[in-house]
Amino acid sequence: MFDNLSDRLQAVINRLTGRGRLSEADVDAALREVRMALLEADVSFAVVKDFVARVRGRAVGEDVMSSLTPGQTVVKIVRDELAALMGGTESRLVLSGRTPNVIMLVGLQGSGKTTAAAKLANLLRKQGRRPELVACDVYRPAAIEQLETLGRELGVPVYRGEGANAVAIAREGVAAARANMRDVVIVDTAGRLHVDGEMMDEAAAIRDAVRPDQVLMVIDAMTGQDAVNVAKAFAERVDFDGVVISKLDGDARGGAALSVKAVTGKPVKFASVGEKMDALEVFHPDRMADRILGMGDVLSLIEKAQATVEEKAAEELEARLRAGEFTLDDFLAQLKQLRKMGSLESILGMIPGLNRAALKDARIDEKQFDRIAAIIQSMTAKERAKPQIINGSRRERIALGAGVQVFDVNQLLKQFNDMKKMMKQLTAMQGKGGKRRRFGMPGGMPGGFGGFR
Ligand SMILES: Nc1nc2c(ncn2[C@@H]2O[C@H](COP(=O)(O)OP(=O)(O)O)[C@@H](O)[C@H]2O)c(=O)[nH]1
Ligand SMILES: [Mg+2]
Repeated sequence: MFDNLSDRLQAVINRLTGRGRLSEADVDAALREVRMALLEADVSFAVVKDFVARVRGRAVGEDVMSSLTPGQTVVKIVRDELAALMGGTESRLVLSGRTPNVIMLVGLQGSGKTTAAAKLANLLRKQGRRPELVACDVYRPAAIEQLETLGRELGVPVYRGEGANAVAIAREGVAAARANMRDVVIVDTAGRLHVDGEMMDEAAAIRDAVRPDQVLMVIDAMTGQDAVNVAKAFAERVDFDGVVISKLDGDARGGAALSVKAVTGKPVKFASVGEKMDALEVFHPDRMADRILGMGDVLSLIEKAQATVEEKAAEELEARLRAGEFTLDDFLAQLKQLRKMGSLESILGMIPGLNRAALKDARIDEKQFDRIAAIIQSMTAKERAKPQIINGSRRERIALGAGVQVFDVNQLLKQFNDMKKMMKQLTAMQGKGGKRRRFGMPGGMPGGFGGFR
């Protein structure tokens, strides 16, 4: 996610925090790089200009030069302003007390509406709601089938009307939901390849017919500023309440996510980060800023883990971590869990203090998963529980059993120790109290936020 932008901003951060004193020229040079990084990420020129001016203004106002940690102070300002740019705090779905609630999705063809509709149904259902999907993309039969397939997969009913009147189908869909005791209706609409008047008129007509609690515009993160311009056109013509930004898992440069709020005034409410049905996240601007700056996103990681791991197992693990009793068995279980959660890389990206450069070195490919599993499974129960007893001859035996080199066994044990160390630091910091989210960087990492509270 936003690899290039992250790399560049993190390079700026490392330079800033790597020195004790900063001159005004240093700050200016850093801001020039921030500006370039944002422009290259396809953030609109006006937004970038405004952003840099704000950061500069605060850097001067807060008297960065005379602060004890000038680099960190500038980094904190950049971080706060990045979060503010994306809306500051999360913007929730606002649903009224009526039944059923109605949510309508609009956007260009291919932006990810149908997928997002199904994912949203899935998310709401996990929150105890009884969603129904309504297929209003009457122009492409395949689109209706797509929604039906997703609905079947999730066990969420899909209303498909007869005929080609999207407005009528939407209205009937809501009536059907009421009759079937569904309490939230998600209306999937048709898009076109480009902004056109007819599409927006239809969206407006559906909106007027079903009076949604929320209209969400889906925009494709991969299309950068173009997506933001489309959103602007929709905001003027159809109006909407918030944005679902899709395909953030790809190599999107970040421009759309960073500028859409500033340009349209509409907050991003959800981020879609994959094709799987659970790949829809509530969008947290502050966490996203942390993620972009390589400060990790522990809270999202924990939430993701909690959604996957059973609560009890997670609690047990946490207790073991705190007690420093993390074993290779736990390590293996964690790896399996991680694999279930999604790509390892996206998970690693959320761990604070793992900067991207380190991430590249530490990148574990999926095949390596199997190798790691094989190695651990070749160990005796005692060895798994107490890896420190694994001496040279044990290493040879394990390597033989797993069909790998001794080198691989050594590497795994080192990884395990590193992970154990990192987890210890994390849990220690968590234990210190203060805000849950404000972890510092693990020891020795530049750019730590530990001093800001
Ligand atoms: N990688 C990825 N693909 C997505 C995401 N959301 C949608 N897609 C894919 O994008 C394509 C278009 O999505 P669809 O929901 O049909 O778009 P619609 O035309 O707006 O309804 C499909 O192939 C989806 O699987 C996402 O968050 N990540
Ligand atoms: Mg569709």
